[in-house]
Amino acid sequence: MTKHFLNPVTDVNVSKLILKHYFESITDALTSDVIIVGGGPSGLTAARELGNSGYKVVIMERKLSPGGGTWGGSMSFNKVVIQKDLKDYLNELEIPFVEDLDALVVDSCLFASQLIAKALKTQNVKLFNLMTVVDLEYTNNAITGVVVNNTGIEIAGLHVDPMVFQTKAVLDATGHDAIAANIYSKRVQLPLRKEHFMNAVQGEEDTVNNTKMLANGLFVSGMAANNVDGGSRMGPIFGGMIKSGLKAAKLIMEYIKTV
Ligand code: 48F
Repeated sequence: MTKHFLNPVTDVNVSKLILKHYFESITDALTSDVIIVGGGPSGLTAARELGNSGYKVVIMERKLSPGGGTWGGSMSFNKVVIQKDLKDYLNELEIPFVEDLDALVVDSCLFASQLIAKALKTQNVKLFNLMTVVDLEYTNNAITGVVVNNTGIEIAGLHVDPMVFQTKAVLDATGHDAIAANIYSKRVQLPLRKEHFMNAVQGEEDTVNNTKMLANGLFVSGMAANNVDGGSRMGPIFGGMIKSGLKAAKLIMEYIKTV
């Protein structure tokens, strides 16, 4: 029979290679400059920006697929809308668009996959999927790490302890859930104001304005920012998420210089 592979790989070597390289990578991620909780559009944008500026970034994503709320467009109609202000940025990310009604329309799957690919092509950014952030580490008046468990273990409700990953800054980019901000506010009084009614024009402004440092070492971006500061909800329009990610990256870089 004709052989199609000059270098066949055995079953055991497939396993060996995965275990060796995964554990090398995750061991290296135990310390980093920034941990981004959630691989949605704002987190991925911040990751790329920080990675391109030479910061060591770890993204922890609860689900199998990063990309957050970008994949499905609206009601499963797989298009998303972006403001024309982001035209140059979409070109930079090599994301094609069409112009209509003074806005840009993009294929949602292409948008999600390019955000992921562009962030991960930055050698400084590592993403671990199926990892759920369940708590925060707090040392010397600052957030200095995240506590992580495997999503499968969390879903099964098994009594298995999590692990700690240390860092200089944590970005809560978990969307509507604002997980890290809520975990923080359980211990330290924070006046969290839930997101407001739907209003795309207002919400897009709010999400950028509300992107900030919540506590030493703890930052919030994207829809999570509106969920801690009462910003308006918006639909499948994503300029605000991109601008929020860029702003978060800038704030984090400024903070890291001080620690
Ligand atoms: O929700 P998500 O896409 O966040 P975002 O960047 O973007 C919001 C928009 O998608 C949309 C919108 C725009 O019009 O309103 O909602 O603010 O992505 C959040 C990611 O965080 C992950 C989650 O699986 C998703 O991929 N995530 C949530 N909780 C955790 C988490 C957790 N505890 N640990 C790790 N990842």
